[in-house]
Amino acid sequence: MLEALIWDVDGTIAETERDGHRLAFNQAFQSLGLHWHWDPARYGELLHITGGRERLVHDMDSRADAPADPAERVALAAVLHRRKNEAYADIVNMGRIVPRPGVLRLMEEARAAGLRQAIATTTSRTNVDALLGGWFGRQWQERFASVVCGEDVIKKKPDPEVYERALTLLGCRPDQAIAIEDSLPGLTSANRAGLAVLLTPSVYFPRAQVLAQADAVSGAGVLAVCDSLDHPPVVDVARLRVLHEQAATGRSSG
Ligand code: XBP
Ligand code: MG
Repeated sequence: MLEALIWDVDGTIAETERDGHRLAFNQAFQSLGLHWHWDPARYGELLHITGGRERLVHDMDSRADAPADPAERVALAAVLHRRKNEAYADIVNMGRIVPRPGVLRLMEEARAAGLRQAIATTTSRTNVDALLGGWFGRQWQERFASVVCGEDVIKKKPDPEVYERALTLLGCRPDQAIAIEDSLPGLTSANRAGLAVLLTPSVYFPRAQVLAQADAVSGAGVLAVCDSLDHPPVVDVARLRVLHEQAATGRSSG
């Protein structure tokens, strides 16, 4: 029986990387007088490093004008990351980040159908709070049985920890839930936690690329791939139940 949906945030529920985080990182660089700029192509490469602070430190490895001392790099990344999250919240509060098609509909349908829902994300809690608070109001957390963010885990995606934690808090086995993801690190994380994934690739993660690499990394575990949840055939609870049932049958006969 399908009992729960576990939602990723960045890229899955909105194009937050395109419309928010990249712009906010660049604002943070500017605010410190750094002549650093992440264009979309570079940001696409950097998204394979999950976690904004980790991404900043990684990028400094290839910059001649970054501090030489590793401790100073970490300190600079912390300052930049704080400023980035403030800039991100401003962008969100201006209403510039809208839900991807079908996200609010499926959340409502799942709620009406009695499915429990959780969040499993690598992003900071403040970012989730800004985004979902803007869409649903201050009490947004009541819609989710558990919310696991970047600060709650030791290892970020593609490590399975964030999904394992969400499952524990939900009190669910992996075969009782579906994860909804947009990216290769997210898909890998969910699959490693034993979860089947509905993949809805975001702009930075073209479907062919994700699927080609997913096969190598984690094998099966993709229930379906859709351009958006509203793209025909629409992803609704009835379809998710069918996909989940088919995966269960496949598991028991395989
Ligand atoms: C996305 C991430 C995050 C965001 C930026 O995670 O990897 O690092 O890019 O957010 P997910 P922070 O797809 O799991 O939501 O700067 O707060 O890390
Ligand atoms: Mg994502």
